[in-house]
Amino acid sequence: MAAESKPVLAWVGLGSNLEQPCEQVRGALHELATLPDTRLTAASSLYRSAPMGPQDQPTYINAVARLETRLTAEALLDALQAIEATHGRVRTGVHWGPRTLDLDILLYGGEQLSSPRLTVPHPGMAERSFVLYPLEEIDPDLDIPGLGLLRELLAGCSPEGLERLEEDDSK
Ligand code: A4P
Ligand code: MG
Repeated sequence: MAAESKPVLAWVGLGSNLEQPCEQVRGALHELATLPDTRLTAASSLYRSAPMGPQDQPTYINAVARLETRLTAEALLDALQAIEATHGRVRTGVHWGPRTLDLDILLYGGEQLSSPRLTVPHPGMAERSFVLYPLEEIDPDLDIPGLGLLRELLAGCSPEGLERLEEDDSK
């Protein structure tokens, strides 16, 4: 995998609403910790969240992780997609439809990236309570490239439909 010379902080959003979502997300956090040239430096609690998009799908479990990585953004995306594949992710083509595991690069250092494969910061993150509140838990002072302070984004984002789970709550 391509490697940067200096480590970069990258934030990854995790989401699942099929096949024991809590286990999917917890398992993925462990797998993130074993990626090459990468350390898992923080992970939020798990959150239960009402589905964004089609409502006839199960509730989601979401979380956010902070990595310190020497992988390039593209190599990190490859690695995340490989983890999704091991969790049996099947791309159904349904926009915002159900999934066993979704791993999105939310932020990659202070960079703004736009290529056919990768848009960073992740589009839509500024309006997503299931991204912003977990991020606040691990990095409340974040300044998001092109979007501004996390605190200000939170002020405009209702936590309705979002519930932080206790560590032993594996429902
Ligand atoms: N891609 C571009 N930028 C990125 C990035 N920053 N991180 C490309 C990851 N991938 C990125 O992704 C499609 C393509 O996006 C990839 O091949 C990659 O090259 P995908 O995972 O196959 O598709 P997707 O996730 O279904 O698409 P989309 O529109 O990104 O969905 P979202 O935005 O991830 O939303 N409700 C709740 N409560 N919680 C959720 O987590 N998630 C979704 C999916 C819907 N509703 C939800 C939740
Ligand atoms: Mg995705």
